Amino acid sequence: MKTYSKTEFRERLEMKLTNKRNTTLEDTTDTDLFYAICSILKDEINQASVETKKTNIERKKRQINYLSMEFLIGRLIESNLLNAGLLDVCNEVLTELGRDPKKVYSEENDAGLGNGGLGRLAACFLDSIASLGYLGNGFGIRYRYGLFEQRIVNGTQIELPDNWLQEVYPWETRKIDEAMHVNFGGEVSSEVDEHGNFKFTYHNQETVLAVPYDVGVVGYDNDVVNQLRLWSAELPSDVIDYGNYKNRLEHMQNVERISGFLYPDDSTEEGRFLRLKQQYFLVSSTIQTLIKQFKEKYELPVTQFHEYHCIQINDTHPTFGIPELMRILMDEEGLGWDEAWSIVTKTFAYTNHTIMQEALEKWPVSQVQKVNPRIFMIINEINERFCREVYEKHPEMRDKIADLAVISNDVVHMSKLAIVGSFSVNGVAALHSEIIKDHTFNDFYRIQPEKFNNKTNGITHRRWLMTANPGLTHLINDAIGDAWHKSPQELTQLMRYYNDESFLKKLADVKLENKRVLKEVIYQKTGIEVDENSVFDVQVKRLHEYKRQLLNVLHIIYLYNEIKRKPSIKIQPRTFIFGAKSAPSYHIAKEIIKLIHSVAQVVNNDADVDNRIKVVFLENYNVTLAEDIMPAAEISEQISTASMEASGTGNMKMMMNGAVTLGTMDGANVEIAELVGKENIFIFGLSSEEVINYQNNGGYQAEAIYQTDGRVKGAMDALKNEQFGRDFAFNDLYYHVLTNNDPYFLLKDFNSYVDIHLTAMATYQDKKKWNQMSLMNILKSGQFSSDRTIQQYATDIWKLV
Ligand code: GL9
Repeated sequence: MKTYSKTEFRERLEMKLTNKRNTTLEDTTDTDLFYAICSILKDEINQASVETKKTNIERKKRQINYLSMEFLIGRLIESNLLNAGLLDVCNEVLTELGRDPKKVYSEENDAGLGNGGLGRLAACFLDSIASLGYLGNGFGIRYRYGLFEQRIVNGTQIELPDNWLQEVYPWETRKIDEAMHVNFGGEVSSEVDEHGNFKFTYHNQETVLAVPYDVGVVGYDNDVVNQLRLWSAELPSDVIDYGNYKNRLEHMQNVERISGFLYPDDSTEEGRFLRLKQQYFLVSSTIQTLIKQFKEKYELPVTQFHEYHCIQINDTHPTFGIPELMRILMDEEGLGWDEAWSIVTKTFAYTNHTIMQEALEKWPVSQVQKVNPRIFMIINEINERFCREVYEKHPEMRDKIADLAVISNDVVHMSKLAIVGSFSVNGVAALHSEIIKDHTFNDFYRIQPEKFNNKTNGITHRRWLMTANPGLTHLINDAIGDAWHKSPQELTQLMRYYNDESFLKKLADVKLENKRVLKEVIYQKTGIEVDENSVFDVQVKRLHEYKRQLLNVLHIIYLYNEIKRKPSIKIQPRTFIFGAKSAPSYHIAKEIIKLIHSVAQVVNNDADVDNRIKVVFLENYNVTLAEDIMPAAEISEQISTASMEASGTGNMKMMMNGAVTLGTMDGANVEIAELVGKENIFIFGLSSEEVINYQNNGGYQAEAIYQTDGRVKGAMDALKNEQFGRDFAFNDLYYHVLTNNDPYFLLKDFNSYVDIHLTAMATYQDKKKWNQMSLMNILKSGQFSSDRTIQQYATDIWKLV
């Protein structure tokens, strides 16, 4: 891509302001500047994209297609500027013009097309695929409304529509000429043709137009631009038999609803018909496109499709891609079942992201039939053939066939369909991948062990370090140069500074400065004044019982009660920072948000506390807010019940920014602990094995702990006395934990959690030691760059190298 001197960039900016925004540098607004910069960038991106596409076709490169119902991209301006090599010059020019670059960039709406980790992972992966120069495109849905905007009113979460497309989205290009028809519903009839083959004809189907919007994905300093293709649902213009105008308008609105909004559930499935339609909409439009492009551009027979294409499905949400590719290969391309199946099972690879039973998708047969009856027929056939094969080839598993079956009790089990139809099944952290093999999908592992593998998650260090934390980035560059930009494992070079007091001091200064920035954000958003010299203890992630925000709050209540008991007690001043959205219908999660606010209200305003503890809840946690929080974190709370958090990725973001993890041996925490060493992490609580053992034996005696342990009882009782609100406000939470025998092991892990906090705060008193711990976390974090993850996917699964 073109490099610009400051003068050139400024001239270009002036030109864009005049030509595109009808204004000048003298009286431009931040909005105008933002769009003018985007326009400069987009020229570069389009140019490089054309080149990338050309070389890909010439070289017939093997392509990875990442299918995901979620892409949590956040803002793109800084990331695109950085990757295009224009961030520094743009910052300098804006500053010279007397503008604040941050303010200009904040004109961009945060694209929240995802719920949490799973969607953000997809976005990080695209960045790494392009940055490593692989040919790989993302396919998702252009939701008209992304994840809801969270407002807190009197401690209660209110959901507002996220109108992210209100202004022009500068990064997308509508490609109406590449629109696809997706067919829903109707009936299927079959006849036998002259060669004795079945021919299927579809009747009365509803046709929806899938219109692609392409967003360029810019590789870092390598002139590669891949695409994220987001599909939007529209009424095809040739549908004319809808009677009167009013009916037609209604029909149009119904169709557009398919890409209307993102379902706001996290690790639970709503099981709504519209969601199922969304899933089929994504896979049908995508796979039709891939086949069409393959035939047109490569001029090869479809029987070679899998040699040039791999399809990674991000959780089970795009699993209908498997029967959809079967349908196209058989009904449209005329292949027989076995030939089609052999191609399909060399094309698909499935990533599992959770073992939570309620999150493993199950759809009633009747609904799948309604979405597309032909797709259901194919799933049925896949199931019958699979069960027969198990019966014949694995006699030892005959009594397990009911458990293995893709369809049982009139329900389609999406994870089973995904496993049967894929050549690779991976978990997202070492521990999680073992749990999948040993427990969740053990029956499948026993018959097809070769499919199972691990790919530990990662995060793009470009967004989460280089653009989010410029202070730290400069410090690192000055110390070890910039080789780590392209080879993040080079961060280990920082080991040279482990005993360098002056470097450690600078590291602490960077952290302090980032804490000041966050302090200001907190003040602007909440009016709460926090002390930048207190420890910033952060838990930001979706609100879920298994993530145990409640354990965090119970600990704060415990600390508060300790202070009340003895106001002169010596404690390290701390700011507990929360950010979390709850699924709108998740009652208990919403109660926990309320509790955090009530506790904050009491603790923050109690004279006895004397500002030693502050509790802050930042509303509307999203990617943009995370970019202010991660660099300022000192303690990274990763306290899920062991075995339940498949990986976590916030843990990696905070580690990379020098926070020390305080957490359980769960998900990727296990690998963080291994890398940094037990002395550079604070581990507490039950192991995953212990948790699973308890679960298999009916749980533990929660009531007994509550009755006998004073610390536990004290914290729990605060929920049902009037300490944090009148009218026994948190009765629900109290009884929920005790009457369900504490399924998330809050009380069981409580003491260990209290103690580890004491250890952490004692350690914090030794500044040098703490800074060394922080440095150790940063310098080992290259392992968690998504570049490493993608390198592994590319080599082991996608075979791009
Ligand atoms: C998740 C897991 O819960 C996380 O532990 C994991 O890090 C990510 C990415 O692999 O996937 N699975 C899942 O359904 N979600 C995850 O975050 N939920 C959301 O994305 C909301």
